[in-house]
Amino acid sequence: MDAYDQITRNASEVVTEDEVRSLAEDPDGKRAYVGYEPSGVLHIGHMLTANKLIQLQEAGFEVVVLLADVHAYLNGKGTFDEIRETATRMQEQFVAYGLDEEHTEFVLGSEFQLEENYALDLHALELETSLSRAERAMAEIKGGDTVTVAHAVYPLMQALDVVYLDVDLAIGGMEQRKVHMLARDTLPSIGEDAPTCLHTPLISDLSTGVGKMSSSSGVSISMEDSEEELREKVNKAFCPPSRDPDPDDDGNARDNPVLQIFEYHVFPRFGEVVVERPEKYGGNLEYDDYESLAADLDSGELHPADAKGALADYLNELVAPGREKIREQRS
Ligand code: IYR
Repeated sequence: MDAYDQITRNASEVVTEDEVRSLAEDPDGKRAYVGYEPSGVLHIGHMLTANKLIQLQEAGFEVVVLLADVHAYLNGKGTFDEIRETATRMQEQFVAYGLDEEHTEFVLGSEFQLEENYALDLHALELETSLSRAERAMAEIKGGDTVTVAHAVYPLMQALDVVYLDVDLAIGGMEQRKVHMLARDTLPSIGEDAPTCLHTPLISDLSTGVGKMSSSSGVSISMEDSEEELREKVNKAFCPPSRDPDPDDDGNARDNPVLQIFEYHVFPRFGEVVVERPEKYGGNLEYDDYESLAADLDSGELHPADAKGALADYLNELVAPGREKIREQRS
C-alpha cells in the first residue's frame, strides 16, 4: 500500500485529495490531530478516529490528541473542573487502546486556548463569520436543545486549533465536516492556510443499521462493556446475510454495522481475521482482508452468527486493556 492509500484507508472523504497527496509525498514528521470533548468512557466512535491516528503514526506522522476541555464546556458538558478530571481519564484510556504516550502528544485545550493571542485571533474570526454559518456548522455537534452564543464560538475555536497546534492534517468523523469547511473558508481571512482534512465514516446504529451509532441513543459499544455485554450487543446487531447493495446510497438502505466494525475496527488493528467454526460446519475461515470476508457473507459461505461470534472476540480484545484501566480508575 503506498503512503496515500495508507493515509486515506477507510476515510469517507479527504479535503482536498491534492493536498493529501502532497502530504503523502513525505509524511515523516507531518502532524495530524483529532480533538475530543472529554467524556468519561471511550466509545466506538472515539476508537474509529484513534485507529486512523494509529495508521498515521505507522505512516510516519506525528500525532496530536487534543482533549478539548474548553469545547466540552462551551457545549454544556459540565463544570470546568468535572471536564478536566474526565480529560485525564480519557487520556489514560486512549493510551490503553494503543496510542502510546511516547508517540502521541496529548494537549489540553485550556493550555493554549485562554492565551491573549488566541483570544484576539478568535475575535478576528468572529468578525468574519455570520451567526447562521456558525450555527449550521454545529448542527451535528451541538449538545442540548438551545443554541447559545457559546455554540457560535465553538467552531471558530476549532478552526484556530489547527493553527495553534501547528498541524498539517485535521481528522474527524463526518459530523465534523461543516466545522472544517468553515475553518477552510475563514482561516485565510486572518492570513492562515486552509486546513487539510480527513473525515472518517459514521458507523450505523448497531441494532437497526439506520442512523449513526452514538453513545447518547441506541446501542453503542464502549470501553466499559464486559465480554458478556459485548457478546449480547453483537448478537442482537442487525446483520442481514448479505451486504448493503450500495453503501454510498444514504436513502433508505440499511447498512450492516457488523461488517462496518470488521472493516473499520478489526481489520485495521488485527490485519487478518479467523472465524472459528467446528469441523462439521466446514472448519475455520481465514481472511486477509475485509473484502473477502464481506464476499463470503454475501455468498452465504459465512453465516451471520459465525461472523458475530468472531466480531465479539475481536472487539473484546480491543476493549480489554481500556476496560482494565477504567476498573483501576474507579477503584
Ligand atoms: N468538535 C469535536 C471536538 C473538537 C475537535 C477538534 I479537531 C477541535 O480542534 C476542538 C474540538 C467533537 O465534536 O467532539
